[in-house]
Amino acid sequence: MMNEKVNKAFNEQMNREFYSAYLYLGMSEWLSRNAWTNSASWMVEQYREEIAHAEGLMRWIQRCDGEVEFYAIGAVHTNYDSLLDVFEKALAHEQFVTKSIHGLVKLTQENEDRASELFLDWYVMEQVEEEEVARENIDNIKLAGDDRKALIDFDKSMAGRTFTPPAIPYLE
Ligand code: OFO
Repeated sequence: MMNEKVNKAFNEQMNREFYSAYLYLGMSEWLSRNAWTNSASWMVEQYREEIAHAEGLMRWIQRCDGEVEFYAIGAVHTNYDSLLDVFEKALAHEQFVTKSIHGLVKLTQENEDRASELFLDWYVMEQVEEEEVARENIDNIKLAGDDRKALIDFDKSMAGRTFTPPAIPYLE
């Protein structure tokens, strides 16, 4: 059975992933309201991905005979200054999530929960990708600068993202 401390920290991380989903849905709302249609759809896919991250953690807790607890998800605002502001806040959030996952890994090590530590490897690597993509989006928006046409091209480049459920190891 999962150690109580590790169990609690997994529930907290699951909550952060649900919050991430909620945050990205809020960003999608702002993007949609401001006619950045493709970026809004991209954020909805990001929302779906975060739900899958949360579900993965939930299933791991269940596999380890832990107790799944659903904490309250914090409210999110839907006010942003610009396209750049949205994506900068997305990167800042991913950096926060990376830190919290690293903290969770450390806790599994301290509690000698080798299986959970191994399970989290996928999440550690996923964060590398999450931050990389977030940085690329910011770079592309910055390259467009104040050029409205270039910003519209950026938005077009965000079209077509479709969510494929990730194959998180050790859940099957
Ligand atoms: Fe779950 O990776 Fe973003 O937050």
